[in-house]
Amino acid sequence: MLRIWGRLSSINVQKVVWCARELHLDHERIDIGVQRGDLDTEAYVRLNPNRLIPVIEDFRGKDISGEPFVLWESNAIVRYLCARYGADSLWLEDVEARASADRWMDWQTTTFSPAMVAAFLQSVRTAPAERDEEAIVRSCARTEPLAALLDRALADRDFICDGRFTMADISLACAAHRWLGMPVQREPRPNLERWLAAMRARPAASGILSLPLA
Ligand SMILES: N[C@@H](CCC(=O)N[C@@H](CS)C(=O)NCC(=O)O)C(=O)O
Repeated sequence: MLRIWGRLSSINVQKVVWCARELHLDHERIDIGVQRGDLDTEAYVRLNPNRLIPVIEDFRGKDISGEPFVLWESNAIVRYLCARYGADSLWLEDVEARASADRWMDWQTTTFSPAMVAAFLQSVRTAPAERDEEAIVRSCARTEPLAALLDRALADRDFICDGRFTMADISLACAAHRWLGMPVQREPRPNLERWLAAMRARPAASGILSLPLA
């Protein structure tokens, strides 16, 4: 059994839950987040000293002391689940294919998501009267070229790499769902939108990539 800690409105929790569903893993999710002070308890800080979500406890995996395996960092969790449970499905044995997927996952977490975070926080999480409209404009200006890059990369394909659904599609689609769902002005990105619609149609993504941003 796999326990996933975190509220489902977090894109990083979304990645992990979607991946667990793609792999048909028996799992439960504990609905916690910073707002209720859940992440500051001693028990939670033991699981993730960063006081962030998601974290997994894998009761089938064991650490060196024989305890359930605990892991934080969403993309590391997705990679772990694919490596441990996706040998015949999501895991990429081919080194080049895996490096390509890793590259897109790293790009999502270090480049694409950081560019859009200010626009997200201001347009979704800040009351209209308190919004910093300039911060939204600056953040969108940083994100547009990245969305254009992703749109070009998806122009001639149904998946981002290896000609099939991979862990990179999971990380990228959760970020793209956020970008394309924000109430901000955006350039049209037909390839990105077509690909995201296909990701949303996957049974394992149901109830995740349809969630309103919060
Ligand atoms: N790099 C980390 C980032 C984790 C992170 O920033 N999580 C946010 C949610 S997306 C969080 O825990 N925020 C506290 C909260 O809003 O409840 C990962 O990918 O797991």
